[in-house]
Amino acid sequence: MPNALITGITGQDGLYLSELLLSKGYDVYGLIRGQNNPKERMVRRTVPGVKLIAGDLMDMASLIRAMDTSSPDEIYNLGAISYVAYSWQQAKLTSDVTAMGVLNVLESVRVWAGADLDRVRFYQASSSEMFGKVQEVPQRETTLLWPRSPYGVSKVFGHYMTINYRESYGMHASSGILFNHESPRRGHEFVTRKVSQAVARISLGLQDEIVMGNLDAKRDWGYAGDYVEAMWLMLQQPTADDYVIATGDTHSVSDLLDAAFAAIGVDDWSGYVRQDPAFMRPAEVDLLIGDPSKARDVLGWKPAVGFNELIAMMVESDLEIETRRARRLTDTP
Ligand code: NDP
Ligand code: GDR
Repeated sequence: MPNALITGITGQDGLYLSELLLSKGYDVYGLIRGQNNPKERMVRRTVPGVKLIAGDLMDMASLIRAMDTSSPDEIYNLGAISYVAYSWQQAKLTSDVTAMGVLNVLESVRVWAGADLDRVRFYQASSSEMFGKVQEVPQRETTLLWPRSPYGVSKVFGHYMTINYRESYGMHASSGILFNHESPRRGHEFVTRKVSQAVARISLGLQDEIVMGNLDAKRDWGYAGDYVEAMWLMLQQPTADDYVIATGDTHSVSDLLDAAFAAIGVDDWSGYVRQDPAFMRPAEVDLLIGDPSKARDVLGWKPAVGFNELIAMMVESDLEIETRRARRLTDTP
């Protein structure tokens, strides 16, 4: 069975993709950064079959060592500084990791594989944030890119560098332009998880309100478990290409609040939600909605989980987590 190397193994998508590849019989290697990474235990517990390799996207020597150790047939480059709001605060670091990191991985593959480059397949985690100030609705593979944040600009660099390695070296390098995808494993800094956790805590009497930013922004939200299937499918194609992965539906942040509060039986959430300019962004992406027809026609991919089901799943999971946490606190002598 093939070997796969995943960067970003500690993230939401790294975990789902590892589970998918392990279930298909792959030998899965995950790049983990930092000395004593606090998420290492969680990864070992959640996906015990994954073999961890120390490395950093900013350190090309560590990437070449990771190639040597894992001898990958497939490389999934999911590692990034991925929080858009944070990318204004650390624009240089975001560029080093999220933009230059892609080049470091591509170049490591090229140097390591040498004459056997055509044996390796590469996936780049591109993003709907590249569409930014959208020039077409819905957005498709050919839509002009107009990023609105240092994160978006970095993803555009990675996207075009992936295409360039495909065109320059004939590398099997594909770029998945994924729209927002969420799950109970989503980081707490992202809006869906922030809301699902807060709503669960409000329901349990542990919190009084949620402080939010822009409620009018619209996103095409899907389920991460569905989206990692699309990543794998891209690398199984005879030729590499770029694909939009999306549901084709869009919802506002207000709709998200509706769905999350509905899951705990609350119709009118206005008394629980406060807005604070601190959560507004210097430049907002107002509307994202993807056209996934190429992925449907070529890959045979379509999402299984819809918006309301996704948000209900996240609230339910956070209700369990917060209940367990509250119990542990009252049990403490
Ligand atoms: P997460 O933020 O959950 O995970 C990011 C991962 O990148 C973490 O494992 C993190 O490791 C790792 N990382 C950060 N800096 C470095 C570094 N210097 N060297 C090596 N690894 C590093 O992201 P998701 O799982 O949600 O997303 C996966 C990828 O897909 C990202 O590239 C993201 O930008 C992209 N994407 C995500 C979408 C989404 O909606 N989720 C949509 C479109 C694209 P650590 O834990 O050590 O910080
Ligand atoms: P996004 O996700 O920026 O789309 O990037 P995020 O969940 O952070 O924001 C979505 C929208 O919600 C608005 N918003 C808030 N966002 C956060 N985080 N916190 C708030 O309190 C809040 N209030 C309103 C935001 O302004 C925004 O419009 C995600 C990341 O996973 C990227 O890595 C990925 O590439 C894109 O999705 C596709």
